[in-house]
Amino acid sequence: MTAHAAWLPPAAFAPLGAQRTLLLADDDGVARTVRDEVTRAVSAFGGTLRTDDDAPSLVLAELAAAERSAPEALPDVVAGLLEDAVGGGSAVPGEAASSSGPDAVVDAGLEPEDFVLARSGGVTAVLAGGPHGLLYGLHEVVRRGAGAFVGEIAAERHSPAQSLRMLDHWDNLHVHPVMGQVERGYAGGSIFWVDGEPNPDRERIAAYARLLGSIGVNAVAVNNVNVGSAAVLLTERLGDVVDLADIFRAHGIATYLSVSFASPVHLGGLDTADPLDERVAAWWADAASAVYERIPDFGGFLVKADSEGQPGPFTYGRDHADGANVLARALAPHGGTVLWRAFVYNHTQDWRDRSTDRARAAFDHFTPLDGKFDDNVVVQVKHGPLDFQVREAVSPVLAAMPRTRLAVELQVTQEYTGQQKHVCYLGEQWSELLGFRPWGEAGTDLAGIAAGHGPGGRRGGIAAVSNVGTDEFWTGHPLAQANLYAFGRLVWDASLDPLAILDEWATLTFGADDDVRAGLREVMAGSWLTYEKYTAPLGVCFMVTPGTHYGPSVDGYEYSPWGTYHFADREGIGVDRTVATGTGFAGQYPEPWRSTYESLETCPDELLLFFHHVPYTHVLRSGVTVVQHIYDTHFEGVEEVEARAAAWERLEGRVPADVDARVRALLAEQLRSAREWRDQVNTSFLRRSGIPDERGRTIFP
Ligand code: GCW
Repeated sequence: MTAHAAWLPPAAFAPLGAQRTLLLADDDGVARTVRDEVTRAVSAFGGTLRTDDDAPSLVLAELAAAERSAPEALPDVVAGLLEDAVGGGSAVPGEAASSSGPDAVVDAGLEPEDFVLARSGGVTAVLAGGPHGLLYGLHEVVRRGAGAFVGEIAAERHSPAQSLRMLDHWDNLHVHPVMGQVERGYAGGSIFWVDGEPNPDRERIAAYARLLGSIGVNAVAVNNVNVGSAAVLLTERLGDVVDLADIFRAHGIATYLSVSFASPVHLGGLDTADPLDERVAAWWADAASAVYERIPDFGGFLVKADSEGQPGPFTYGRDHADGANVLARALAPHGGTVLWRAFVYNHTQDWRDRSTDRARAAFDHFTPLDGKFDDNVVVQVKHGPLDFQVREAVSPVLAAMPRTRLAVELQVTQEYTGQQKHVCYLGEQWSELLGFRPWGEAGTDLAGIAAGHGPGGRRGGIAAVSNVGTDEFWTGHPLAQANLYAFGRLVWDASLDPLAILDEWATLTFGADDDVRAGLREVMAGSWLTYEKYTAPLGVCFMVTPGTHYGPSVDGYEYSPWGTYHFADREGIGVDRTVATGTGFAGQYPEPWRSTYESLETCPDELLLFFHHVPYTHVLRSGVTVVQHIYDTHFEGVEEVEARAAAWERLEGRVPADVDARVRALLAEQLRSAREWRDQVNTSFLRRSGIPDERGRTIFP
């Protein structure tokens, strides 16, 4: 295996590895993974590891005695499970039981994924509610570096905001003639399959699982939602899934499978997949039982149905609750979950038909079903009503189904954000999205809805499409590793500052070097907004090359069946989605956003063309006209890429040569592509509008 270490290079473990650690945990499962991490660290950096899984309370009593008689004999780090650690007096040596110490925090009860971190009297302690929490606690210590071993740390309780923190792989078993092996993958082949067979490089998969476990991801769907020939993973190729589950389990990750709704027909030989047909229900129940026999902790199914040609319940005149529930009932006896995607729309639309608006589709299909989904169904909703655009409105579905468990779906793979050729740090986009408050300031935000703090109190989670492949840097663009890292961290806690996450990633990956950290901020912070500047303006979406979705094509989707248009003519541009005169999409939001988006006066500039069709001379809230904004942002966008590329060059010699070479080559492509975007978009709007750039810059009339 030649893969890059990403954010877990040996050096990241140096501070921990120099300590004397006492680990109170079993030697199996996820706890074993923790033990292996610490063992590796201490053998590389001169520390010691003492483990004790027999009688932790005795060990703690012994420690308490040592604390009195020979404090120098105390370990530097004590990490263990709450169940093992309590009962021996103070849970944390060096810390007398007090109302504010870890004991008090722990008294509140720790869930299996929770941990408490504290430092007192020269001892750093991690107490976890279960092995998963211990793993997350270990990595919190690693992230803090030397800071975890100095001074005092008042007991902090850490628990994930989301219970489901998932990555979806769009991996195919075989190379698809159009989509390649990983659909919308920009980092080589699948790390799970090679030529239709399991990848013999199991170490590579384990390294990936380790990276995910370190950032708290706890669920992975291993195959593409466009299931195709991979449907057999549910039956004759179940062994592949068993093997993957074995690898992921050790890192606290449950394995899920994307299944085809038509499986009862294609795999089961039935003449129907009608979800209300008893034979179909029995087939799914048997299939699920067979999976659980071999994978007792299997997560469940992910389903794309009646979407872009995938089979679904509509074929049988059934709705999506019927469809999801038949699978849910098959999984329920085993504790499994169905993730049912809300990405349902008409992709064979007629562009002449102005009444159909793709943005409305998920809401129109799903909100009437609120309350009809079984308890083990989570409806997974893309963050926007269209398709992972660099800028689009937030999906109103997320605010409209209080009686349904909802998961937000993000896209770590950069399909519409530069395809891992462009630097585009998405942590900032996700932070903004997850912080969006559909009911205004007083209501909860998207992260809160997913976490079960919405009006109905139902918990879903957050999922995203993975960006890794067989590429030596995992993600094609080495800096795209930061997106995977930021996903895990934000899904654990969406209130984290995305730029602090960027710094954290930079420090782990490249070492604690202030100049590198500052340089990476110059290259990456705000790069999402730079990307927005040189691509489609003001929330208009989809000016990409059809099919590949890379590079500009102003009218590429204008007369297409996919339903993504901008309606630009010589007077103006934008999609009228108002209730008053447009498609009515704005009416799918609760107040205050319904009115905010409906009105030209209050609609935020960045979404103006998502909600309104306006003349090029319309003056934005920023004070410039729409057409001048298009010119300005496209020139600025390219200048910003130039500045970012220059900032990267200043890091020469401070980052590993192989990373440098790859990033430089990609920055050259980003610059070429950004100029192409600038010139095509500017020229297109100059030609249409006939309005020159106020500043007379080069456009090609
Ligand atoms: O973003 C679009 C992609 C498709 C993808 C689809 C989806 C897996 O272009 O390639 O299919 O979304 O999310 O299902």
